[in-house]
Amino acid sequence: MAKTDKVKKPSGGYTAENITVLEGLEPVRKRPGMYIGSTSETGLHHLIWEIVDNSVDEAMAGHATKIGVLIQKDGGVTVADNGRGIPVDIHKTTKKSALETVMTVLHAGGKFGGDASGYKVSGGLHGVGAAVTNALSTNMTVQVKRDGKIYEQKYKIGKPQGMVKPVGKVDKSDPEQTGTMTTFYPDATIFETVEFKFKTVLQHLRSQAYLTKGLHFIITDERVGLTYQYYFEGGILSYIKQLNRNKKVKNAPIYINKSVEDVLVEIAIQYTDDFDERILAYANNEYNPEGGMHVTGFRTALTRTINNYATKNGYVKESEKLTGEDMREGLAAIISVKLPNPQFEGQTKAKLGNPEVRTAVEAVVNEALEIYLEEHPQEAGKVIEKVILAAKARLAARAARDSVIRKGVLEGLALPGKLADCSESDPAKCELYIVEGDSAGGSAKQGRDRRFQAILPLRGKILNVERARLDKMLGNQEIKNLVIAFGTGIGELYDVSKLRYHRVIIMTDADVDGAHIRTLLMTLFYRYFPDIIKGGHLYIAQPPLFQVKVGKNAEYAFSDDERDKVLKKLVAESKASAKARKDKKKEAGEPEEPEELSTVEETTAGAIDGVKYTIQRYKGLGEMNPGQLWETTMDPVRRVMLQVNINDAEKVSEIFEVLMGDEVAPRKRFITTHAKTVKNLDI
Ligand code: 0RA
Repeated sequence: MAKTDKVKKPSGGYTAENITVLEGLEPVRKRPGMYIGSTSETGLHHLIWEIVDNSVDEAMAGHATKIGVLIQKDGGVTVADNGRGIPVDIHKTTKKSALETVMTVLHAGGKFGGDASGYKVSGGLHGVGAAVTNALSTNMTVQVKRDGKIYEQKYKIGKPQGMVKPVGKVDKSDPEQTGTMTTFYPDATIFETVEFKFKTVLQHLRSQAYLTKGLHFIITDERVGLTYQYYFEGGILSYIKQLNRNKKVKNAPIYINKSVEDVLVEIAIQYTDDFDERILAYANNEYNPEGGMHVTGFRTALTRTINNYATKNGYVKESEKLTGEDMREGLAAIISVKLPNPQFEGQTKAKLGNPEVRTAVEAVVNEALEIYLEEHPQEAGKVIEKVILAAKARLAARAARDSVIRKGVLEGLALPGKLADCSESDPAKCELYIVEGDSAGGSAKQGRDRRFQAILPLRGKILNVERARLDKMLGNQEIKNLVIAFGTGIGELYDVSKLRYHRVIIMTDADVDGAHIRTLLMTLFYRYFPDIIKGGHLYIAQPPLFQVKVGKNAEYAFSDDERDKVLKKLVAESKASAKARKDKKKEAGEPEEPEELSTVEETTAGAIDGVKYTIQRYKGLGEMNPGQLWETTMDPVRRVMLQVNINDAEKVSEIFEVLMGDEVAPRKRFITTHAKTVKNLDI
């Protein structure tokens, strides 16, 4: 009988340890969300992260150099490392091996020190542990190579199916004489899906590789026959170089690595000539999208140290201190801290709350950055100049904006002349179509339902907002028109609750220019009106690409594929009805009608089985008459629209950078190779 089953002792009572084990894993199956966040695809992948974390801990302890992850064809996942191997001998008092303890007892997040097994099982810094993966797997097998032997234990939904036992010898020729290998099969009764995504695994493990320098990851997806390897000698130094690869950088990255008591602080800093700030913060290799104490400590120290240096070296006067805002312009930083008991706060538990981390990071950055600036006066000068430029621009922008605001340009008093507004005033019912070009704008104005649809035509290309400051942007008439139409204001006065239309719809041509304008507009929304996207207010219209006509019947198609299908369907219908007509006419003794080819321009004409057809390709919105535009693209009952959502801020800003950044070469490459996909960019 399995060791952890409820075995009655001769005396009649349960053994204390057995009860803890059983009670230990039951709650995981009852409320999996409490342990892995959810039972969605994200939760499913946590099963891998929990196992990998243990191997990463072994690597951080200096005992493992390689971690292999294999996604199997049969739905299982194997994680192997070349660490010391989890101890397998039976402990005198607990009567259990460390292996069984690791696999069947929940480990409190990041606990240092020994546990019941007497081993320092989780010397590491990670979360709840392998037992969670075990509890949520139908089957799991762990093999340990130690002392020349291979040991094994198997489990079903977390319950050991026997003791740890030797199953063979380690081959003398095996380059890895020790290590741990775990294979598990996720329980399909727990998860919404049990299909692992290779891309998700790669992305996660790539950042783990950056955060643990010198560690090799070898990741294979047997289902597609692909293997990736990640290994970054420079750790987060490599990471920041990668992050800034398409940027003009101001300095060689500054690297800080030091611990204060239990808290290990590792930071890489590099300025670029960008306008925005990018700080990626991690605690125990876990990404903290909402930042936390480490970020706060970092910012305080950065502002203080740069200010001190700038004043001391005569860059600025005591009275004109630089602000934190100035420091952040163009700043890219990766902050990685490692600590015994991480506490997470905030709605998504994505914010690090430990106050001691703030003190530690602040102290480390104060000291290391001061030394760096003193020792690298040239680089320091470049960074300071950048910060001073930001300060000047801030003052100039404020003055310009104040004057714009004073003039009441954005007060919504005067709606732009080009805006054809709707008559309805309840924002929840109103739609704003932003239309490329005056001619399409004209069609849209005529074709719309003026009760609730407003039209704003944009002339030519709008400004590239990625590269322009707020003051310059507001000098651009097209953007000013947009902002006034929205009614939300911008910058400090921005208030999304004042949005005048709850559906804002971008309607551009289905060509590369249209894609470019759409991307520019989306950048504008992303940078200055993110709440419009987050509130689900931003849409992209989907005008048809073709009209297929057979006889008097016409239908629209939105892709090449659909065009071919529609054509087939219409031809078949025409044949059927022609036959019916013929039969009827024969009865009546009437002569057959000849069919006529339609004479629309920009068309391809042809015949299939004697049935004539025409296909009109719409090169731009302007080619559709108002009625067509209404029935295909604007009529709420018939139209198809893409709702834009902010999915993955890092990925998006990367795409925007490639598209909008200063470096010409990568942008060109992206547009020529991805012109089609850019069209469906999901931000
Ligand atoms: C505690 C002690 C020892 C090894 C490990 C933990 C260990 C745990 C995991 C989890 C995944 N891979 C791992 N590799 C090692 C070894 C103590 C010793 O040999 O003296």
